[in-house]
Amino acid sequence: MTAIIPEITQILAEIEKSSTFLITSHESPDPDAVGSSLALANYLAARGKDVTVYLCDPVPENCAFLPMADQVFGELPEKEFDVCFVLDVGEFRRAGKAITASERIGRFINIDHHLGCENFGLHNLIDPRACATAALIYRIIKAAGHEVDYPTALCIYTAILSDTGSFHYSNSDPESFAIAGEMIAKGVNAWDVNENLYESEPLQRIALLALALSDLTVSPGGEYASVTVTLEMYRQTGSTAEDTDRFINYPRSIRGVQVALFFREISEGLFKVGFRSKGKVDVSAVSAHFGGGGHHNAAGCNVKGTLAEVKALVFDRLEKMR
Ligand SMILES: [Mn+2]
Repeated sequence: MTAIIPEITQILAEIEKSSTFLITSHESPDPDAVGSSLALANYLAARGKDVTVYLCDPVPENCAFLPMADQVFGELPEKEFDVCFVLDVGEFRRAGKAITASERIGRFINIDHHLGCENFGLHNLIDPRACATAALIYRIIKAAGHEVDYPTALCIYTAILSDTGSFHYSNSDPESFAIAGEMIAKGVNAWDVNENLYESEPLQRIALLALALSDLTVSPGGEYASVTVTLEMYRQTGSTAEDTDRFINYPRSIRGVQVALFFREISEGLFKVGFRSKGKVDVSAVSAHFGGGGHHNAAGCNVKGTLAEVKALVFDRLEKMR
């Protein structure tokens, strides 16, 4: 499980010989982006290294409890770095311009679990079978012969919990459970992490969810179901697009539903349509019809019109695809 592959040996050598480290991840960071960054930061800081964490977008509120989250920079400090770790990005450009265009970074190390991530680093540790980027950070620490301390364990556990959908997704492999088990043994409290991640919703988000669900629509055959958020709903509840994360899971969770849809008004007369398939229907084909993109199970596009028109167009297209 923690076989030492050449990339890990090279990364350990870089850690050994370098002194100033920058750690960054992707735009709109999720708990794996934040958790893997802070796990590595806590580990390197405990080894006496000079560590700076920079994220081009703010740390989400549900990750603010992680050790060193209060030390994350939102602007890249004017400083030279021997090494920059770029974690979980999928594509280099998602690290943001400040990183990709920086001339103050010596060497890039790319650590990721996204399939097809480019080899933009001097060293690239990419394992698409890893449940989370945080699992790769764990492997590096173990390969160095070190134990994971509590602050680092908290970050790793949180990242893995989130990227496996609380061990619901198919990437919940033996390694994910083994690492999680070890982190719990280090003192991580499963309920505390759950409470921070999932039981600390802002009130306006739940108020918005109530309105989104009030427009729940199910196709006559019960295979397609949607929820909706309009600009008026934001106004009524004081919420923003950031509050709509995972709303699409509600129509998806209905028995018999094959495709869940989320209609989100982005400007007057323009809707962003999100699709989630349970596997039978290739939703990228539906979104492509409207000029959008995506994958077999998750896709999106923009469609112009009133809500009624957009819903009719998209539901109609789904029926025709059978
Ligand atoms: Mn990830």
